[in-house]
Amino acid sequence: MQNKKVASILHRVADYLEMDGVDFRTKAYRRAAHTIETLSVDIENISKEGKLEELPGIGKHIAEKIEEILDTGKLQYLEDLKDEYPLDLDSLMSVEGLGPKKIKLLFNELGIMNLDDLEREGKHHHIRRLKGMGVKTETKILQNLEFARKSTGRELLGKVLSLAQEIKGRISALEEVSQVEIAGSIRRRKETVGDIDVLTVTDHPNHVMDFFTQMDLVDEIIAKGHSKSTVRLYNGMDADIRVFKEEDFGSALLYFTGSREFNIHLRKIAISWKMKLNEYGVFQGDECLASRTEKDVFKTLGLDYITPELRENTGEIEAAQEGKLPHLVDYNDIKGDLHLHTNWSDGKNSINQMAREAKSRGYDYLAITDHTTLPVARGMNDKKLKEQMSEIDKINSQIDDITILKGSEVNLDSQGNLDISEDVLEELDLVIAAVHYDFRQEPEKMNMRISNALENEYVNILAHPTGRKLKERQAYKLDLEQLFQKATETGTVLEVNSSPKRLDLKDIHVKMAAEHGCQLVVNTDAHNIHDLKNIKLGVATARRGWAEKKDIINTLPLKKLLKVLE
Ligand code: DGT
Ligand code: CA
Ligand code: CA
Repeated sequence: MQNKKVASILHRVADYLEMDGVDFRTKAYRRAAHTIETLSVDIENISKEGKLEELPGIGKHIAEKIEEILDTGKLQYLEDLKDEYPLDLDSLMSVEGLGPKKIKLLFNELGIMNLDDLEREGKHHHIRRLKGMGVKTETKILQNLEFARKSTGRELLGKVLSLAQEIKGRISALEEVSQVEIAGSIRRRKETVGDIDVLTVTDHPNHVMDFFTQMDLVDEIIAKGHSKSTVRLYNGMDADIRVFKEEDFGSALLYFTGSREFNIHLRKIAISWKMKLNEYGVFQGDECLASRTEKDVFKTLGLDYITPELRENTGEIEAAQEGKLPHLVDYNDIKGDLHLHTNWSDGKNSINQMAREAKSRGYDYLAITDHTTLPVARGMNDKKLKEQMSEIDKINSQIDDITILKGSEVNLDSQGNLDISEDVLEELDLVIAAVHYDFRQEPEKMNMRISNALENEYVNILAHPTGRKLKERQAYKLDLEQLFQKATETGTVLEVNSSPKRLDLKDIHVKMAAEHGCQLVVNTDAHNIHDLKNIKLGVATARRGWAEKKDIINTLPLKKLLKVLE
């Protein structure tokens, strides 16, 4: 399936077009890209049937472009745009506050093509002189650049996971392949990913290498050998493939899943027992004691099986030695999603559509929590919320086997007051509090603001508690110890937001919060029906933070959940 690749090329065209300002063309490319990335069928099949133009937002012009991508693997129009603006758009766009328009200005006026140029011109104070920039903007750009640097070269797990699974699927469909797994940081479900690591077992390595390096997802072959090959994919990400023998697959999988620190600790344990551990097995002298499965290797080293999400050497090895590993929340323990947006605010789908999607996932409940008066998100006021509550009553009476709860994601002003009146809050099943503006307060102020919200008797959940956005924005300055303390005192539930860019609380904060005794909820913050599947990213984050089922309120059946929300 090339849907993701086609969508990413169309998005990139839109980025370039946006340099000259947003117009109908930019919007058309964005819309087409969006249609394709959320399509559940293969775009290639639709193209073969000549039905591209039947898709929403795809006209004759863009249909031709899509056919060209499917035929040739690239788009000449995009190549021409790249020639016109020979700059590293990816890294420049990753700096918060820099969009296509500013990037064009910086390129035209100062010749800035990449982050190094940007830093140099910023430090020489050349940026502040440009029209619409100023000292404040220049300072902010320099600060955000630092942050963007750290995250370049890594991609969001939520963006890479399905691509990795696609590659795994294609390889496992080959007759000569008996095993294939994705290893590395993706298997550990780390929030960002450096590259894709594929491990296989096959008797015909050369066939598999040919197949791997010739996939239509590949832009460039970096290295091709008999036991290992590396390619660069269309999105700039590298993928490795390695071939092993059936009897070594367990130790290879263990080794290439990492993390590095985890591996080092395991090797030390092996050495302390006068053994040797590498990707081919655990050895005593020349004798191989275990290598076929990961379980065998763990057992030989005196350890309980450690799930990949925990393999970061943060105490899990000691726990496995003592038989004290946590009973992690499972991916199918989640009984409902408690943070969802609809077309009543800035979501794409109706309440009914969201409810049916949740039902098809097997959930017992969901909560509709549209934004309040936040200007950018077409928010709700008291009156609209009341209307929505009646609408939910109506839909609840028409749908079986799932319950729609009435909620709201209420904004906190800079003091932590809510922007909905108490008698309306009273009627809701749950209230989520969230910071959506004034991010840059001093820590004392921010803590006070959030404390006020947690102390509010109507607030059940604090959404995305630290406000970070991966590759985009740092967390608020906030004393987390104080926050976790206050959350336990007030019984406010802290969210693990599953949105690929947020994953907030993040893994280590989940662990801290749970150690403080905080209650957690894993939500998607979905803005359309497709976002509901992001729940697996939130559960992965909770698991990486050692969270158990008992720590997470939306693993509870409805009746018990309502008790918690009382
Ligand atoms: P990434 O790709 O940066 O997101 O992170 P990983 O963990 O996937 O790292 P990667 O792709 O460089 O290597 C995959 C795994 O292979 C890594 O987690 C541990 C193992 N590994 C690779 N090289 C070494 C090494 O030199 N020493 C040890 N102990 N392990 C290694
Ligand atoms: Ca990797
Ligand atoms: Ca690698």
